[in-house]
Amino acid sequence: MQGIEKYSGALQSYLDEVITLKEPIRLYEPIKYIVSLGGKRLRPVLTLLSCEMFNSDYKKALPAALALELFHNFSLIHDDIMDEAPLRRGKETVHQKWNLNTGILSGDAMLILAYQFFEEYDPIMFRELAKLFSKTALQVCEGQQYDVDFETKNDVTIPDYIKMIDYKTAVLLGASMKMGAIVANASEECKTNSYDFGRNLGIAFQLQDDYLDCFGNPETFGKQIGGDIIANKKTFLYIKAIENSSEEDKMILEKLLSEKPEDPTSKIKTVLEIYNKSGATKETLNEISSYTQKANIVLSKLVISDENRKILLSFGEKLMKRNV
Ligand code: GRG
Repeated sequence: MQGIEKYSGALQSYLDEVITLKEPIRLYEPIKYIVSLGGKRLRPVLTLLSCEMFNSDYKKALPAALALELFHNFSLIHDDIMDEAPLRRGKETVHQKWNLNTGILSGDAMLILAYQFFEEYDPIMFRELAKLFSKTALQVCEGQQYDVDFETKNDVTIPDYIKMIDYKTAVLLGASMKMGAIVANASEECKTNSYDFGRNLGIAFQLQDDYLDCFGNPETFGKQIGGDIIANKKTFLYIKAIENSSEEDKMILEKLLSEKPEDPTSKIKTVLEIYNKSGATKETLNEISSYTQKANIVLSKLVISDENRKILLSFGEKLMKRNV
């Protein structure tokens, strides 16, 4: 087995072949635009990798892999609308480049297109994939709603937060792994373990995303640094900082995360100082390691070759060292 580059290459060729510009242009152009901005292609690569790991031709998993990438990109367009975000992958967001209605409608079309790709499989496999996809998509919706609710809730706990990121982000990574196993006709045990591997990695990945949102390199991260603070998001960093801080810092933090100043520069600076001072930054990094470890424990249970296990292990490690 070669490195993971062959999967992103194969996905790109498939994507170029099937996602084409057609009338009405204003519906399909934004779809082409967002998928052409690239991104890490994490979910489809996991699907193709998982399919090959369970001894099947990874090309069979291309429609499922693309369905997941389209779904992910659809959710990014709608998430950016909800967050009023100006940037995605270092470029203008769809609603910013076109307008709100274009973002809504092109996003909706992407969700339908995603479902259509499952029609490439026989009825039994179609049912299993579509069932997993619908369950996962609904959980993503629920995770997004919890995230929105947390903005105005003052008693969000760490378990509440982990549940939110599990639904909003991790279940899709779990489903990406499991879809590869389904297409490969792997055993039920392999399907479950591959799902759990992706899900634990997904929690670590979202915690890392929150960390990078605060401390990432603006040149490589591709999103506005401090975006979560501007949006008053109760992230792991925030909840830990509230738990650990003096009464005075706690009050400052609570006040800052209830305001939306026109210029957020000083708000971001003060919040980051409290995150560091309270030890919340360090605890977030520890939690990222802990979920990566959990993923690796599940990985050790997967019935795959040692060579494939190493590929998945290094995939997880690279993901946790990322700066994008
Ligand atoms: C599910 C019907 C339905 C609606 C969607 C808007 C919404 C409801 C959910 C938002 C889900 C969301 C955007 C979660 C964030 C997940 C996340 C970590 C995104 C960043 O992923 P990367 O880093 O992005 O893999 P790239 O750009 O590399 O693809």
